[in-house]
Amino acid sequence: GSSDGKFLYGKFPDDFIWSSATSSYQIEGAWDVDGKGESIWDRFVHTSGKVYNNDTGDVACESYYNYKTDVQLLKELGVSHYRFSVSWPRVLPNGTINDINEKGITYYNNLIDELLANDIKPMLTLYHWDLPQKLEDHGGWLNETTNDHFNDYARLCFQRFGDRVSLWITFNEPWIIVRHGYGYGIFAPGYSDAPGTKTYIAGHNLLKAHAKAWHTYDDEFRATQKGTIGITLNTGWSEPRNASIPSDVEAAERAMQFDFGWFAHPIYYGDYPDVMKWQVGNKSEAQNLTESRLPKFTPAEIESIKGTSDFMGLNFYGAGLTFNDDNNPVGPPGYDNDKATAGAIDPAWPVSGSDWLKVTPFGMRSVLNWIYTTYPNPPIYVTENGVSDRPSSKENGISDEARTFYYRHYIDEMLKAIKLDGVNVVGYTAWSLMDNFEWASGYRERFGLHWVDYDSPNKTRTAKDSAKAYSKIIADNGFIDEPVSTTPVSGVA
Ligand code: PNW
Repeated sequence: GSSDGKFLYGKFPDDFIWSSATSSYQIEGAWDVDGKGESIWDRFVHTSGKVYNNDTGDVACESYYNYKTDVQLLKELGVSHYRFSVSWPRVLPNGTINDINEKGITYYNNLIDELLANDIKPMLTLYHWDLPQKLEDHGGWLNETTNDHFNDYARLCFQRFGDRVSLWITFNEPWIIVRHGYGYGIFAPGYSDAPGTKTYIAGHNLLKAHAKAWHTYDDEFRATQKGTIGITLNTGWSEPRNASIPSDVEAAERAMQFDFGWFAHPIYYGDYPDVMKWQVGNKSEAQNLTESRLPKFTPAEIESIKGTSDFMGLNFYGAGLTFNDDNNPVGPPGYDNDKATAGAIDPAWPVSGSDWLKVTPFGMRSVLNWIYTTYPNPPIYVTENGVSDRPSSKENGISDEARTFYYRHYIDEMLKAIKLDGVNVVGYTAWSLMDNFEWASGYRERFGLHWVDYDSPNKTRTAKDSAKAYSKIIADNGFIDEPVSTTPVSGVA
């Protein structure tokens, strides 16, 4: 299934799920209210120079107070599901089960009840990056005891919310957590991984923590609550820079294995991809290390990780052109050097408000097909897809033709993957319901279907044109209109 560029008209399956997403730290604000504990993101943003403009999520969209408004936005959109995350330190201020903050539990109970009262089903992410700082003080994801605390926290959420929540995601984007948080140092907790070890150790612990929580759900809750639980992985699509150069083709596949396979391969097959074991092992040997920097799973761990995702959650934003980079071996040891690939972009691709994100709808169909053929045909939820801009005014921000173009075309490529290629995509989630705290980029990059007026007392939300376009796609369950122009428009409003 490669794309022929023609727009496909047609409908999605009748039971297709339409959703939109946010995450706790990015929208809630109320960072130190009602007994909430400090998270690693609270600590990170309060350290000067870490975030663009020194923006923080202290206040954000104040969804802690405005959640009923948020639910009305969802209702207006017509989605059947809402993907949000629980802030671990809001319910467990010191990270452990020894201190439960009932006010935090009440907030999520209220949100869930409000959703259900409006016929919207919750899709709950347990970990969207806001680790309790108290656990970080004891080593965070570099310390395996964090896995047990995560399991206790997950169990608490199943106990308290599982009577009304039947779709669970353990971790959002382990790749971003470990590369940005432990490798590049640009996200909390801000480690730069010079010896090339922390990234892999954190990733190893996240996989084991995920499996543990999956088993807790499977053993203790599935029979009564009858829900499903999985993980959300992100990847770009690595297109070979030149499809007739074998080393480009090989590099692109290697990049997919290092980005997505790193976490998906253990989940489907029990262990890391061979190419990763080979690359990291050889490079470790060249450093005269006696053991690979990539940790090993015990046979018991392999057995317990295999098969621990009822579905695959995919966050997809864009594609890049990949080629072999043999010069990388002279760089510092670590993930990028181990991967030994480099990336380029096609200058014809429309840009966005984020450096890393180019408007490349074809990548959606390609990545869905790659997952379909690389793993045993899992049901796929697209748990995030969307685009940023940096509008100069509210007026420009609301007239967001570039975002409408993006959604129509990425969703259409997903339709092709379903209809023409037979990929089992069961749901789609637009990131994001509203503009919010975009991590190290602060409030400058806006991903929302709704404009948030951060200067107004209620953080007023206003539907952008793209929200109306997305609503129409949902109402039609696809594309049923006469063909319209599909000429790309500039990515930056
Ligand atoms: C995701 N990259 O993060 C997250 O799940 C969201 O919280 C975030 O707001 C959204 O995508 C938009 O960025 C990513 O550099 C952050 O490739 C960075 C990258 C990808 C995803």
